[in-house]
Amino acid sequence: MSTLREQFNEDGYVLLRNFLEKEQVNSIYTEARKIFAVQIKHVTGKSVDIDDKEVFENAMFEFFEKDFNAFVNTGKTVQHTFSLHRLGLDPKIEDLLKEVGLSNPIIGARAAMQFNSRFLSKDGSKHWKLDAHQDWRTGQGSLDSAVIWFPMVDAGADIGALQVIPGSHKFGLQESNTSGYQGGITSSLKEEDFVQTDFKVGDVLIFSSFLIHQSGNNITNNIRWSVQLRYNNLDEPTFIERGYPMAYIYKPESELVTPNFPTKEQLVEVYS
Ligand SMILES: O=C(O)CCC(=O)C(=O)O
Repeated sequence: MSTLREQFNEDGYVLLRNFLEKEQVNSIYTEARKIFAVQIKHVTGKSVDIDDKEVFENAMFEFFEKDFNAFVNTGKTVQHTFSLHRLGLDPKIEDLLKEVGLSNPIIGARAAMQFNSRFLSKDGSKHWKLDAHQDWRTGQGSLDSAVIWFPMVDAGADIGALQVIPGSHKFGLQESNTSGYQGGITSSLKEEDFVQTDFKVGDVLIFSSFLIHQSGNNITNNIRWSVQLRYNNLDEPTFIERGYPMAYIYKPESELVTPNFPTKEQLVEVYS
């Protein structure tokens, strides 16, 4: 019986069943849907029950069609919830990272959330389905950097759970184009080398940032809600030698997003 670390080193990933409390996952999912519901009401005029999946998700699609800009910004806003970031700092996560070898873990990139559906895409595939890639290329952190991925809904092949190539974390850094936000590996990969993962809420996948993986194909009419957490190891020698590079760039908007906003009167009102 191999240890978690041996399995991680061998395959480049481990899928842990029932790792998180369902309530913890649900609190992130609920907070995100509540935020979307506010803008759904604002844009479509509809008050939706976030627990009525069909109604809520159809309203998401309508919101996407009616005000793409507000949808994108709301999508960014849900990346900043307390529940999501609290989970990213959970001692359980820290212990897991240590168990697979990140002796001194640090956040590699802001915790992220995805809501994948072909109905939330303007160009057919680019924004809801990632081509085969290695996350290391976008993070460029420690060689042992790791990613934690989990869905917030039960997810198997039909809703497009992640597909991975076991052992591919030892293939080396692959050439890549710039498709999607993670790029896509340009060398030809065999579809049959990919293993389809599947999850119940609470299961998590931890994988090396060099593991080749891709989005599955969500053929359902539902949204596949998922979370991605990325970490580096401060103790990894090449990370130290390279001066702790930080390839994720967050920068502020240089122009006012809402021209001529706010007025002095609005501020006085806020602070009255
Ligand atoms: O959730 C997905 O479909 C892809 C996520 C992914 O591969 C990533 O964020 O690196």
